[in-house]
Amino acid sequence: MLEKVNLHSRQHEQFRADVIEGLSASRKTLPCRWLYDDRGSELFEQITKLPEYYPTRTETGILKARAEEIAAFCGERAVVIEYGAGAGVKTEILLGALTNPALYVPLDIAGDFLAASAARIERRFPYLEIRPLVADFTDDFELPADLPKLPPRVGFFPGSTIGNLAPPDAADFLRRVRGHVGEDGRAVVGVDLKKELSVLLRAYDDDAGVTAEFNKNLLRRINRELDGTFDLEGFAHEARWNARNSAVEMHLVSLKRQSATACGRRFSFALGETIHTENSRKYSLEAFRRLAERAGWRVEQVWTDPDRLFAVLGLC
Ligand code: AVI
Repeated sequence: MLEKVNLHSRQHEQFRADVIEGLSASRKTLPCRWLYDDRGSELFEQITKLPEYYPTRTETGILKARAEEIAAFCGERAVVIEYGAGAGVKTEILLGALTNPALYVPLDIAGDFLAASAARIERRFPYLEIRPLVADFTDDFELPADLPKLPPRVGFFPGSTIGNLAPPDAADFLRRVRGHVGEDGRAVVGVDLKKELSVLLRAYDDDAGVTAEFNKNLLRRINRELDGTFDLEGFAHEARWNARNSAVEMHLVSLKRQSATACGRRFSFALGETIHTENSRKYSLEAFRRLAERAGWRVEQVWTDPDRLFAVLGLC
């Protein structure tokens, strides 16, 4: 309980520090991890079901269609470590296809969410041993020493969340996974691929306005948790393509000259000035291969859909 309170207050302090730093910068920016409070997670769930948002259903389709091959790649008696629990259906497809998985270790920063998704997996796979772990996968951390050391250990990171990390952070993350699974270990990673711009931009600016709501919810969170005074009507959601970084960016655009307070500070906005809230990088297979190699991995398998929208990669 005490640990939960500590984690909560540490997170609150970090959120406050990020808001002060990000909104004081000449180009205002906020880390995308703060998009996921309860409401943000709920909205993201809705996004995954939108007709315009192809990544989730495409990746799920690949996992289903290639489940046997992916399971063979992972090996028998695998210890599966999932980075960011709660991929739900995708986790169930992988675990359901594996031959006698030895252990499932879901990791997530949100303890409640982690417990709920571990309970769901337990109901579906009653004979599988599960060891949920509260951890932030973007930080360095050690796995518990008593986890079985025997290979194969498999890192599972679906959802193209790797695209939300800047390339140096993505490489650090992949190095960390290598450290966790060992030299004999493997990883199965979901990567969103570069494609036609109109398809990309629609996926991040849907007609129903769910992504806009998801983005603006960050201001609502600042208002609630950091005594903010942001006028939500004064900002609009925008999805932009950044060709240099090969990323769809989410911005909150100020619709007027205005100021707002939060954390006891005042932040001013010019008309059209933006808060950059997320990068979602889109990789070519070649660019991802280079990233993986820099981090000590080889891309051994590429499973993709007929339109090559998305790839599930087997690394070893
Ligand atoms: C979680 N992540 C992979 C999503 C993405 O596509 O980058 C987050 C998201 N942002 C807007 N829509 C979805």
